[in-house]
Amino acid sequence: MSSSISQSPSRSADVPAVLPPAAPERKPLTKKDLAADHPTWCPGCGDFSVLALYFKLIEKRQLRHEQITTIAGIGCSSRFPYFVQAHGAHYIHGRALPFASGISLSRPDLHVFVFGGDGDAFSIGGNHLNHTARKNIKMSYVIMDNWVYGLTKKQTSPTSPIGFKSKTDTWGAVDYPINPMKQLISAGATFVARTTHTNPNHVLQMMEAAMDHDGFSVIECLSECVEFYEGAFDASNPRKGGAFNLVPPDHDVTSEEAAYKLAGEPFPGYFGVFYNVNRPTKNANEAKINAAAQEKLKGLKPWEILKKNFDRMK
Ligand SMILES: Cc1ncc(C[n+]2csc(CCOP(=O)(O)OP(=O)(O)O)c2C)c(N)n1
Ligand code: SF4
Ligand SMILES: [Mg+2]
Repeated sequence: MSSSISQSPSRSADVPAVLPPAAPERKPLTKKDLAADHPTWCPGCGDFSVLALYFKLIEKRQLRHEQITTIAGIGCSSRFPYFVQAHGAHYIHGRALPFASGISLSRPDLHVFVFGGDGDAFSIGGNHLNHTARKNIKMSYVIMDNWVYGLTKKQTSPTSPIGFKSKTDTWGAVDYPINPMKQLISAGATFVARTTHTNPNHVLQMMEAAMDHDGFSVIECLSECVEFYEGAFDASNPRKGGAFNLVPPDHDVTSEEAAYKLAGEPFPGYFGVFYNVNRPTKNANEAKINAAAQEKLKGLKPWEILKKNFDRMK
């Protein structure tokens, strides 16, 4: 599996290759420092394992509070930042990405992590997802896909399969579900991976690879809703008689066509990095424009810059 990660392209020259060093007097965080409120998820919910692995990632990579932020929209999965003792925000339903984009563009010293559900990502937030992907704004986004709206107690989500009986489709869902991998690839995301909460090592591996990607990195993490869609992912869980197939080692992660083909495999499909390419980030592009503008206006006072702008508009 690691072969598809090792094919990662190198970072663009304008962005720091690693996070800026943390203040030396601050110790790396431990799980104990990071665990906030007791998670209010149902016992057995897949979201617990994603949270535990986020703590592990922070611990393993020796990240400090001043280097990271944790953002989410609304949903069971989006309660995530409540349970992390760190800077972050539980924002508006479907609007986590624009909020996170603002942070990413204005604070290049932070690594921005976003967590949320399939409804938050592909329904109400679908438009933002497409635009954040094409703009290649630097952040890591984990979509905790449970094929249902959990928080609002079982409505059909854009990833629910045809025939799924819910409060909005009492006779079974009739609408063709979206394919998260295909949608993310075609939207322009530069890192697209797939994992499942039942394989903790793999989740951590994907989170690390996403974090190291210079651009918009997205992971679809299957995360079972034991309350409203029990057994949804059994076919991907070897402990339940299913199959966990890794992305084949000869898969070319830089080929959109190959990634798309992999995404078309029927469930349970493949797990690992589907697509990983290097394209300038909006962060780098804007930083260049800002630097050029600052150079041009060097020595001017703020009011003089304002006046110049107003004069130009006359
Ligand atoms: C603007 C707005 N519309 C609708 C809702 C109601 N609502 C809250 S969470 C949610 C769906 C969440 O589903 P998902 O993102 O899949 O998260 P899950 O609970 O399954 O983890 C909806 C429709 C809301 N809070 N705000
Ligand atoms: S309703 Fe489903 S998604 Fe929400 S906490 Fe319970 S098991 Fe998890
Ligand atoms: Mg959901």
